[in-house]
Amino acid sequence: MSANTFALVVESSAKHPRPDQQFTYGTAGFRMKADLLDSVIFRVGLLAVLRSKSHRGKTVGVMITASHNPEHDNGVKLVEPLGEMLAQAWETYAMDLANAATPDALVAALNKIIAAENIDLAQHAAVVVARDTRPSGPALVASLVDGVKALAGVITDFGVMTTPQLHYVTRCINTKGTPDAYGEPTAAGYYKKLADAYLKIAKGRKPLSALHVDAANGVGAPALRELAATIGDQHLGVVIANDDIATRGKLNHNCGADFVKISQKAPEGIDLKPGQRWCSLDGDADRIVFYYADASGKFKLLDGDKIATLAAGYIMSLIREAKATHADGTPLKVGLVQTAYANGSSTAYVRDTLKVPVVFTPTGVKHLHHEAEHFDVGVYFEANGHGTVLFSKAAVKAFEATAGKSESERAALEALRTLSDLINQTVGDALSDMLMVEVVLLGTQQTLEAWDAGYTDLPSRQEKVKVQNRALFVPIKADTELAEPAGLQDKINEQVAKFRKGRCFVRPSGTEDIVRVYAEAETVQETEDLAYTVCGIVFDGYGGVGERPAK
Ligand code: G16
Repeated sequence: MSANTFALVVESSAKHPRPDQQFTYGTAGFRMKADLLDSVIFRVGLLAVLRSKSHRGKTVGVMITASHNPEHDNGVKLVEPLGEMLAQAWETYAMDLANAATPDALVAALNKIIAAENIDLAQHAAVVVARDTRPSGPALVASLVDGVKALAGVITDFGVMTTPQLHYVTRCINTKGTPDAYGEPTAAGYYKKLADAYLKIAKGRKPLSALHVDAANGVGAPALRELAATIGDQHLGVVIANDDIATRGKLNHNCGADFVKISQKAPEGIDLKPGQRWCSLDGDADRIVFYYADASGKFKLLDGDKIATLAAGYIMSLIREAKATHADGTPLKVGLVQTAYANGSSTAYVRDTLKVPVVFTPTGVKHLHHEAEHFDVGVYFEANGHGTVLFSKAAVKAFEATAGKSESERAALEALRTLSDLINQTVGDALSDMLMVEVVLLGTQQTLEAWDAGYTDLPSRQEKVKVQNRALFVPIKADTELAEPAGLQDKINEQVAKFRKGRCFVRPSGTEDIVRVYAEAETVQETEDLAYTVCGIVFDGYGGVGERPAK
């Protein structure tokens, strides 16, 4: 690095002093209390410039969000030019930069990346940024801008957007004018792309009853309002609840997809009536779960597993109907990717009823996405509602290769082509997933109850245990077991063996300062017993702090 560049980086970084804190690039980037993030985000700005240069000037995305976390947290994640999550090797670089303790160490860390990746510093660099509605967002964008400018990169600020919108615009910018052009790189372009695809299928069909949407008091509220206006209320009736993005403290508070999934109940203050259709987004609108009350008023959740099975079943039936194959007649490979949190009943349903292969990865869409790319149609969803469906180039080619021989073949091929536009190909997207579910339900005029009837979830319970140091918990085997602390896994196994259909695992969260405990068993009672027994073992023997988890 030249002496001038060195001087500017050192001078700028002095304005973003690093607190005495170890930073980790976790499940979804750096995520913690917002007031600790200034130096990290400045340095992410430096890294984004290097990443863009390493891609020969292609635009790199930066999203400032802490998604489902409480409002006082914030976070940052980097997005590759085609909208994927940051390549894993670069996560290590991100941590090297974030943890460099002195100006010399920071420059040394930059030089190490430049040498390892053979980066030409004279190369142009472009970065785009967006943020969610958190009050800490604007100051953190300013930190990022400083970092990008310190290495002479060009930055475009898209303001407030959903995370999937930022992924979308990044891909659009980098594919513009190519045969793979993804769309107009603006929020309006995003709404139009989704609306056009949805309307192709929905026009002329009898609309379903209104869909009530809990927007978690986050960016999903204004985004959904725009999307619904672009579609038109005669084709999609949405009623938005929890849309207050102005009042402090409301974001994700007792509402949103994470709250609904973990507490297995409707958002607070919502009067969930039998017959109504509901869904919840999370704070940056990249997750969605659906729910309803049955005739007796009991809360029923349709989570990411249910969305995955609905999508896989529908797409498989379209492929059969369309007789779509590779050019050489070999069948298209459809597969489903899940994590350890997938309900055991969903996995059995996918394998035994849908006859679709299932692959497991560790938690984090970054892992699921890569695995899904190995299929022609890769359906991936975390149980928490984060996921999408990826269509390979070969699959899209198969849908476009023929117009179809019969009316039903033609209709199925058209639906498949439309779905590949409707479903966000860059990342899990609550709004795109919402429209995908609506399209499937529209086709058969299915109620949420009918969708839910495919299989019955095993009772499950997820709890959080606060511990002194979650880094001591080392997960292996796609998060299903712990290698460390020594002896804990044996204690968990001993408990699991006592319960019918028992399954339980413990893993450190990569987004919150807690350890997660997940349990499943034959009955609700047994599930709770298993979950809280293991919570107690972790809390008592492995550094629990604060309140001991209890039923
Ligand atoms: C993020 C990730 C998800 C992950 C979730 C929880 O979601 O993108 O893949 O499931 O965190 O991760 P952990 O259990 O490690 O805390 P979001 O919606 O918060 O960005």
